[in-house]
Amino acid sequence: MTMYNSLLLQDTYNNVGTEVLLFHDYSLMVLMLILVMFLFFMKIVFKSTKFMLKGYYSSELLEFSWTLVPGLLLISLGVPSLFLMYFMEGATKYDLTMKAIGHQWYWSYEINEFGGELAFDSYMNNEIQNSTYRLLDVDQHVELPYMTKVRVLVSSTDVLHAWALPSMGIKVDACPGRLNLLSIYSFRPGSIFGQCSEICGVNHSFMPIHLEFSDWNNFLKGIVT
Ligand SMILES: [Cu+2]
Repeated sequence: MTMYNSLLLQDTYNNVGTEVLLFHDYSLMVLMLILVMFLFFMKIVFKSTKFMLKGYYSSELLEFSWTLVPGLLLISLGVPSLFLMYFMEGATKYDLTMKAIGHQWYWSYEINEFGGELAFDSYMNNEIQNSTYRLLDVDQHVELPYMTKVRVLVSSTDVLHAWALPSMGIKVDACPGRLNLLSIYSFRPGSIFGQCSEICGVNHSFMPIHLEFSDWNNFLKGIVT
């Protein structure tokens, strides 16, 4: 997870997050390329003491290229972006299903698997002394197994919320009366944190998300007992 004063993006826990990170770096590279080229040509034009464009009225090659090059740049951004969008949809088969329901202002979770029924509310917990995770820790977090495809059904009971996990590259709206589907898969154990990402009222910033990925034994203990 990210720590205070961190300038970079968070470490990722799944393939989608890694791909999102790579796409971010790539699109930033394209943007920087355009910016540097633009500034470079502006400098040449403004610093020049000669009338460089005197007598220069038309050029088919120039018009063709200043249409084609930006088009190619847009395609080079659009194609990986579309691939990423379909990749984010996730698998079609899942090992587990979890429900995440947004309320003003807390999350509640339900897991009904292997004959066990688990349902609990997850409020922000500020009573932990000297916690590194200020405003991110909750009183009851979600235990999930890692290396497991989990389908998350996201909904809301009152207003729009959004279930977002930055280290997974995931964000989905929680709409009242509607079920949104999301797939998460962590390739390593650990705690990951997120927050509601839709301005949902006065305590919007105090409804964090905390998932802990551990092994199947821990998960089954939590479910069955
Ligand atoms: Cu919210």
